[in-house]
Amino acid sequence: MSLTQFAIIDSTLREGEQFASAHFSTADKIEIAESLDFLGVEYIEVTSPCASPQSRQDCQALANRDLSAKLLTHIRCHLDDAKVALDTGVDGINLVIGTSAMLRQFSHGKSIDQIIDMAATVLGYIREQAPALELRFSTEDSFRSDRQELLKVYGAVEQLGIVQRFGMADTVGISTPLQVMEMVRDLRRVTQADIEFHCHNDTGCAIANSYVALEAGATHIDTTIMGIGERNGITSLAGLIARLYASDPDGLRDKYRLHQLIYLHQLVSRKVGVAVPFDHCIVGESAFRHKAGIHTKAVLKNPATYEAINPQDFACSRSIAIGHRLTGWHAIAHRAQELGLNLDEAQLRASTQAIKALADTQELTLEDVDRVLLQSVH
Ligand code: HCA
Ligand code: CU
Repeated sequence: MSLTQFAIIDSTLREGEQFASAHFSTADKIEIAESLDFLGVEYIEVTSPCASPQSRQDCQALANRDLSAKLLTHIRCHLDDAKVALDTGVDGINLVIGTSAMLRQFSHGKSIDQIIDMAATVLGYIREQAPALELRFSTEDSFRSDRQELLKVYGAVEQLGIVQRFGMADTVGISTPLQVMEMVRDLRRVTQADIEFHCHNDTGCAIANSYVALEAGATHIDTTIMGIGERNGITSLAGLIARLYASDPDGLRDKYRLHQLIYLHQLVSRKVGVAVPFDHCIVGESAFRHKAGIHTKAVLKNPATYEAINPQDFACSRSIAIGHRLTGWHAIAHRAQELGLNLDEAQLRASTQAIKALADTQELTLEDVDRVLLQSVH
């Protein structure tokens, strides 16, 4: 289990740049990287310097900044890409090549043996040029690759003895938690190196799959802010943090500046012009909203009754909706107290019934609720 010894590789500046409405300027990238760094993610992955001249300059600019997080760049398995990446001054290179039959046929056209040869050439070259650089080898579309062929590729790279980390990618978001568990265990039998997992969210399993990957022995998880990336993206940073926090709040409070999460989401949401989804873990506007009387009664006594996550740890606040037909008299009593009204139980119960009846006919604001309460005093 790596649940206490994992590292987050935030890829908002690589996978996230592949999101439809992401167009980050140099200043944007620096602001996002520094903000991620302040949160405390262990790694920041940026777009390949070969993507465009600006990408190259930005990669260098970020490498020159004094970040605590390690800076990684992401390249194809090409010697030319490797040469450019080596010149940028990054701390590590994340190299990837497709291994599924589909990608071999329609993307790069190479056989498994050719993939192994190319990987040996490119990885060998990088290691020769930069003995201290952190090097990762990953396969694209790992979950639709033939398992024996895939393990043959990983095994051959393991034999080279020059990468610190292997990656596996669910490029189309097709895997289930059990399949991820099996795949991590298969890879663990081939290598003792670190294992990184990258999961797309096409079927909504990205957070669960990433957590299972850690349970099965993976060490590094790729995330982006709001999960942005190709199509509907990958494991979201807040989602992974929520999942990990639910199991080990102290560990997460120690490892990251959790108060930064909300700011980071506002920042990226602004930059990509997309609102943070209402149901996003921790940072979505509904994350700490309580409504039904049964819930609010208990939450008012002890919030942990209906909250697995303490909003205060994330500088978020809870809210209790009381102006609706599902409301309860405990919540109404709490509001009366806030207003400084001294009502007995009978009055409170009567007010609650009046509020419910009114809510059946119209949507209520807090002022409407207050009006009913104030009237019941007279
Ligand atoms: C992509 C590549 C990738 C790479 C993941 C990795 C994927 O298709 O854009 O480097 O492990 O999802 O396969 O993001
Ligand atoms: Cu991806």
